[in-house]
Amino acid sequence: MSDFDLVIRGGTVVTASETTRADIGVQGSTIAALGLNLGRGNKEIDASGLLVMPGGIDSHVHLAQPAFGGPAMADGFETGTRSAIAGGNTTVLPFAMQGRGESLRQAVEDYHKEADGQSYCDYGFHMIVANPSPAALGQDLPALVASGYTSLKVFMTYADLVLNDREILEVFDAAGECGALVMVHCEGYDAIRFMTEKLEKSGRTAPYYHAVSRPQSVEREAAHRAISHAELTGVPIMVVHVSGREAMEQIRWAQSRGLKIMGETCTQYISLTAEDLKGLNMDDTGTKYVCSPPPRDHASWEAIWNGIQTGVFQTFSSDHCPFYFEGEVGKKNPKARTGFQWVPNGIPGVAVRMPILWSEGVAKGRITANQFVALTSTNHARIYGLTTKGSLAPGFDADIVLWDPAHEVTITQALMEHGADYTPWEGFRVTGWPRATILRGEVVMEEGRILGRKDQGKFLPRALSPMAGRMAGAALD
Ligand code: DUC
Ligand code: ZN
Ligand code: ZN
Repeated sequence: MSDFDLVIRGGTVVTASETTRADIGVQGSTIAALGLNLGRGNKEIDASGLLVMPGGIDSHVHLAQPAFGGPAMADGFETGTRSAIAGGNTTVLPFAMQGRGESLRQAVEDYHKEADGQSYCDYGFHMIVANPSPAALGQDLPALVASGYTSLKVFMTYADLVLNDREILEVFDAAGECGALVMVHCEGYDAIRFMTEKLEKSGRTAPYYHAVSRPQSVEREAAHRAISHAELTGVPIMVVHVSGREAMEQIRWAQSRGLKIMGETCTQYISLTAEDLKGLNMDDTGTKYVCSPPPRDHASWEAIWNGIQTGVFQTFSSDHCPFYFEGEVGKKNPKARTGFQWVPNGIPGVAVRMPILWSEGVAKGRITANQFVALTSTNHARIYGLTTKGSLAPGFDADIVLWDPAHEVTITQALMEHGADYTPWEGFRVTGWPRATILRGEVVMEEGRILGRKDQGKFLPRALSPMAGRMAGAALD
């Protein structure tokens, strides 16, 4: 008789805090034991030469979402989560987006219909609050938070999503009351509109001018405003998708003053630049890189690394937000050809997040393997209330990635498994790649082959974030 259902033998176990030689014994869907020379398993995996790490948790992806003011997304749950497990992830947190005329509860119910039976990996929902009515904030929000939707995002830009300062303050306050964690998209709407109209009038409509229309000052100003509102209401926030030094320094400044302000950065801000938006010669291929905030420059990469190394950023996400390139609804659709403001904002990247952070970070000596685990898994679990995820210890879900730190890969569209018809990282070379992804004890990806089923992923109601609630010393105390 076997001692375990599964034993992963002979690997090096890497967590956010330790690196040890150990086997892992799995019983059912849970880690049962770690140690050398564990007893036999019904199934055994030889992990010699590999790193055994917690499965990736990508806490910022967009799937099956009505577009950011443009055409439909290229990924629903089926293709988006296939791509996630291809890249070593076992959990994703996408967004149930409230339309302006919609109730928050309806948005969440509708989003479940998109996800049910369609997910290759586990998932929870953040909410996007676009209509902060008294009913949304006073009734729906507390009830939804109590049911496990414990985080929400607000936008400081986009005509269909932007909240004014008063509304942002009301959302923060309501989140403080019920313990929701608030994520903030920090770019100032009026400044972007002003710049966009000026650029349009002078004929500067090519994709590259998307980056010119929303420079770092626009992100910095919004980050400062969001931090000030967080301070006023005493409500912690996560500043998401930080692109460069300016916003990063606002977060660092807030943290140095003892405010509970967290930061997230993403793959594109250490690997793409605004020059990519120029395409071959200000042509349509530049639209492949249009996302917001836009990628910046090499100096910004260095600033982002500094923020990662010094702990300003707790999470590293993909902000996977996929659109097609070709076709009537693609990034170069007929309307988008008339100006950058009509190009849908977002790029697909859930499959490349872990390889690029490993390659640029660990393989190049900028961060340790333990920091990598914290940035790609453990911190996401802790901050977003995923209490059984993000670590390798008895009692945790057996969500595991078997990582080959030396495997060299050239990224291609064929490896991505996503719905989009391109990857912005085509031809990008990485060192470090997932050999297998294991979801609650079952191998769902092996050597690039998808072995899991699209009904295998479970919805995860989440606990309250230990980071949420009220900060001490709020102005209204
Ligand atoms: N914000 C996101 O979080 N994702 C894509 C586009 C955007 O503006
Ligand atoms: Zn955003
Ligand atoms: Zn996003």
